[in-house]
Amino acid sequence: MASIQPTADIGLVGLAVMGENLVLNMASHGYTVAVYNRTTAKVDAFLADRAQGHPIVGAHSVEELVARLKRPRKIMIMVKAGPPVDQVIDELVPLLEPGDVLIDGGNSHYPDSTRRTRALKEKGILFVGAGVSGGEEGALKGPSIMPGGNPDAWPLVKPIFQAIAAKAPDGTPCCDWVGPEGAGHYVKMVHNGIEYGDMQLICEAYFVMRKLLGMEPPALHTVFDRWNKGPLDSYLIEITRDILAHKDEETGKATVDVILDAAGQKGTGKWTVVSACDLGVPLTLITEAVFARILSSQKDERVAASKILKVHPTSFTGNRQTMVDDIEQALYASKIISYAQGFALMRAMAKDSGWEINNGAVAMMWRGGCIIRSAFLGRIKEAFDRDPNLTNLLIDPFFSQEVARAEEGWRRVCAAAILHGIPVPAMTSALSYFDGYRTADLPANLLQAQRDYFGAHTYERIDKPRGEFFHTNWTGRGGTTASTTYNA
Ligand code: NBP
Repeated sequence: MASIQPTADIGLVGLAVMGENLVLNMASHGYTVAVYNRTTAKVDAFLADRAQGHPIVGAHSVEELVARLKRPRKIMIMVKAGPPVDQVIDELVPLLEPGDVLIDGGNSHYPDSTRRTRALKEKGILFVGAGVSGGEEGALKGPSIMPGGNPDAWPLVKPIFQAIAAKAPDGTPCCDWVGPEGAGHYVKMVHNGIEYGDMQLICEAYFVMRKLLGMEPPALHTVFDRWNKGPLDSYLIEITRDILAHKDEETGKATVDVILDAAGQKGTGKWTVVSACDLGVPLTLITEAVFARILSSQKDERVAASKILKVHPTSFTGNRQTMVDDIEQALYASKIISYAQGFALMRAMAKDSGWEINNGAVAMMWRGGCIIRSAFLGRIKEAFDRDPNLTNLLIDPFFSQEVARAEEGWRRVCAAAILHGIPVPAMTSALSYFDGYRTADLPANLLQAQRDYFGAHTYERIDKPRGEFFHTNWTGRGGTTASTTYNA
């Protein structure tokens, strides 16, 4: 290794779709990148093909990779999340020095990033767990990057990250320091959860138009094209528009009509829901979106059930254009609920972990480059600028007005879908959350009575200070001993 000159600004391990494109992005911004992949034939193939003419140097071992890096060394790992990340870290660490930086840019689960930050800190290595969103194209042209971990690493990676990140319309890089330990991957996880919610809502809007109004893909393409010019303007509406215009080469049918209705998932939505349950945050919309994917995947069971539990078709008699406009409102209002819940989750996590996640900065990071990028996120940023401690987006003056404006149409869509037997779990659960959140007196008084009746779980009284607990001997047969009071 003695003859190798340390010329590279950064190293990257893992030349799959994300790694290759991130390397090309870094190189196009003038950084010299050293690359390594476990299957070294991929290094050679990359150097011979897409890396040609760029400041990219190959390495055929981790030792060679490390030798090619300027100090303090910075190495980004873009391999499959889970044990492969630990395996790569274990191979690299003996070759590094205190002050060197290891960045995991994959979709790692945030507790793993917390564990890695702490373990590597003991060795003097600065670990960064960075969420990267935007898929293949984002990685190449500018992703949204959400870094967290050891804060001492941030000044060292900031110039590269902010150079390669997408830029919001005002030029701000869609990358900023999120917080310590697993904060970066936590925010990326919530981003993915919100992505699940946005996608499900779009699918429900599409489904109501198809099932209730009998609209075909070309007409739906026109509707989505119009929606993309209004408050729903976003990457996901844009690609839906384009998907609806796409024709299958084999059959000549709309491609969407030849795709099986069984959704896949890789786990980040589920992790978001589990975290919401752990933190006691009602994240109803994303939860419904995760379960909607699971239900869709039970295709054979649904086909069998459809023959027994028959739908009684009724025709729609209302004004079709008004219903399309209402569906736009239902989608918009439900989306506001989903983001209100997602940001409330990040706020709860920040409080629980002491991470101090800046919700306004997160909205800005999602403004460009990532899958959920939209004009709407600019409005969210403004809401957190108005009040950095906003507990829920719904009580922000702009969003409360927007929901009020959309409410009637939203209710009409949910009612029509329910009447006609069209499943819209995300839209209806969003409406139930909205109605629950703005109701001062829920029926949980009765629920507490039930709990106290069968399990002596106690209750608080409306005429006594909060925190004082009472038990009633409901039947006259029970004793006066109450159960311990705690919330799981
Ligand atoms: P993959 O997730 O498909 O991973 C393939 C890479 O991991 C290859 O370079 C492979 O090396 C390497 N690898 C594996 Br698998 N096991 C390894 C091990 N034990 N040691 C060393 N290397 C190992 O690649 P990707 O789709 O580019 O995604 C990379 C990361 O970015 C993932 O965490 C993914 O979730 C995340 N991500 C992906 C996207 C996307 O759109 N694809 C978007 C955002 C984030 P090999 O060539 O030797 O098998």
